Amino acid sequence: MRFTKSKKLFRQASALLPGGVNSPVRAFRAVGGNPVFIKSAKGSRLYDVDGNSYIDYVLSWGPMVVGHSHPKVVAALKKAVENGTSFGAPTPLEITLAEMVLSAYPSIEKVRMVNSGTEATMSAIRAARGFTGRDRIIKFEGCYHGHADGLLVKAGSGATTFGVPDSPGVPKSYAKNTITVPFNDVKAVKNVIEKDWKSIACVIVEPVVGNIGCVLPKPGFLENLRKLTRKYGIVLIFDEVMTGFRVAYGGAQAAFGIKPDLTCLGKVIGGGLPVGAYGGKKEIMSMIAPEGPVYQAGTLSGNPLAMTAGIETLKILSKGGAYEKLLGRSAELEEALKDAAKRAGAVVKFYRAGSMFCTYFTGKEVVDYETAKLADTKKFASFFARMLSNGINLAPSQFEAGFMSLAHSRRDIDETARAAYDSFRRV
Ligand code: KE4
Repeated sequence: MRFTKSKKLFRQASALLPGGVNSPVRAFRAVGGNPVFIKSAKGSRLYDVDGNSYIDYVLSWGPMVVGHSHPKVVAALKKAVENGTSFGAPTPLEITLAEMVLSAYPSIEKVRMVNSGTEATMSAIRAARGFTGRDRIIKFEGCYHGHADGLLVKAGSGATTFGVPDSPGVPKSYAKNTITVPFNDVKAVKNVIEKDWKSIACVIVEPVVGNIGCVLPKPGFLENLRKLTRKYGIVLIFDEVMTGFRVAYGGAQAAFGIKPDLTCLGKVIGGGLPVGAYGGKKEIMSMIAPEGPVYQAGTLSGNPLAMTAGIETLKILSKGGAYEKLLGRSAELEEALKDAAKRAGAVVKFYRAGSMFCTYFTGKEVVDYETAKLADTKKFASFFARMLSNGINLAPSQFEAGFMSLAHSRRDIDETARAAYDSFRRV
């Protein structure tokens, strides 16, 4: 494969953008080399500026669950564009998407649309603070909830990949209100809550941690979070920006049977356009302006194009059989990758929740941030590079989840398995 044009573009971009990118995880710093510049995408495939094509397991970091440039999404967007791209006034589309979200997430009684996952979590926390009159929050090590101040404490995603889990620029006075505990450690949460509940507004959690790969909750962990928070009047926030409409149509809360007080969504509900949403119990959501005093706003919130892409994506996903197909294909991929690793003699641990997954280069079970960090990032880097040159696009970090879409075919999986066998052997 040749990357001549990508290399040239990256040199140009690096003079103009910090690190040559508009989001750190896109740079290949953790795996070496230059990021590939993309020209177009269709179905399960990405096409770069040098004419190479890849089977894509990044899917724009999650949103493209029906595949890239799905004909129905594209057609609806074309029509929507003709009507105008933003009005700063309500549209019927916001009602349609809100209805779809509410019917898929029974815990959500009212929802507010925003423009990113970061806005969703930041605003949900503000709502929880406004509702309880308390300031402190509990988050879990390695969970990433966007880049708001106070959430960049022991954060996952790029913050872990690049070794800045506690970001400079976050005032100590903000960070001191964030208490971090290990994921899957009920005792640690219990200790903090029993001691300090009077000052704790909320517990925010990625129910499956996709920002240090794919870490599953141990049986009883989420149930215990629910029990403890209910007992002490603490708001339980599920950050389902990644897991929403991905682990199951109803997200991790449906898969694990837990009802959080607030839920954050993003990615899939925008069908590839900028979006986020937060919602939950009526009594908390009615705190939000203009119904209540907690202020939160947005020039482009509920944007008609984002609503359109989200509605069309959810329509496709909610059709009979779509999830069975998506989860069936994801299970096939799991089998194929595990088999390739075994045949190649690679020591890895593979985890999957619905249509998100991660292959860790370690022999130990991964249950939290500390155990995820034991994975061999050098081995991952060489696996990543070989996969890329075999035409498979993975996230350029050991600490990110991979994603499947409805567009991935049996042939794609076979091709991925062949590439994986070769790449595991190289490692
Ligand atoms: P955005 O602000 O990037 O839309 O969403 C923030 C966010 C919040 N919560 C969870 C659970 C998330 O996974 C994210 C964003 N995820 C990363 C990928 N791990 C987005 C990719 C990027 O930062 O470029």
